[in-house]
Amino acid sequence: MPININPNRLQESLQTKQLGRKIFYANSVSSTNKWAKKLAKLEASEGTVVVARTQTSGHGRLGRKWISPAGGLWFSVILRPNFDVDKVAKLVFVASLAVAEVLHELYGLDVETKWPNDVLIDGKKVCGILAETSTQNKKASYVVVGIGINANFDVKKSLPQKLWENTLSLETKLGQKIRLEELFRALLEKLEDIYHRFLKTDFTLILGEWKKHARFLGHEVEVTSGSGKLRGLAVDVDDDGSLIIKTRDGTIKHVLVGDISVKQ
Ligand code: BT5
Repeated sequence: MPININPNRLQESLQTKQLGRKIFYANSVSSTNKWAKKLAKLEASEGTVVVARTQTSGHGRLGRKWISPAGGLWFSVILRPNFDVDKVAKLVFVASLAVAEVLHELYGLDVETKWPNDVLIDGKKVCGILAETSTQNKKASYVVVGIGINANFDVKKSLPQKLWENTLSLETKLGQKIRLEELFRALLEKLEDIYHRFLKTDFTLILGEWKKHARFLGHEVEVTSGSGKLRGLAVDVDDDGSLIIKTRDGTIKHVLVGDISVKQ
């Protein structure tokens, strides 16, 4: 089974207008997001994609490490949406919805979205998303959306032990390797589709679809953010992407940046 990506072969069958019309592939890079930001500064066009077999210093939010062994799908897409910078966070929902739908459609998996940027299977993280931007006069001059999917590797062989409990790979879940190129193609097509809908329609509709996968809603959660920890009921996600929490004393709080863990 072809488990590697051949960008030329991929482009022959790719059904997109922009996403992936230019693909840069590398065996190993520090971070596809870092590479994509460099290309964006050099005026790379919207839809340019970079993908790597491994990343030596893949990163998540707040400079956290993203471990990226061979067998994973590590890629970044350059977008030029020409909107205000406060809308950038919404692209994370666009991307995680695309990942959730594709994993369900291709492999029949029961997929969950978790605020703000995770995709889970069996409550474990299978994908992380990172949107980074550069601003000019409050406008995003480009956005790099990085997507990392634990695909063809065994979690216990390829990731550090501290991640085993909360992490899953498609290989571990399905008991076999998947066709990486097929997954990549489906993701680019789905991402373009939802991104174009996002530009044309109301974000509420897309967020509504995302929420259908968001099993943490209606549950007690602990939120960790820059201002400390907060516990309460995850009531909703607002149209600006912030999490709405109702604390025990009934106060409603909006959290824009943070991490959640679901409490039973
Ligand atoms: C994320 O950050 O989840 C965003 C990850 C984005 C990775 C992609 S890969 C392509 C592109 N290039 C990059 O350099 N980045 C993007 P965050 O929510 O901050 O979560 C980071 C945390 O996830 C870490 O602190 C670990 O606990 C955990 N983690 C690290 N590697 C992981 C992996 N492979 N699978 C699951 N969890 C992981």
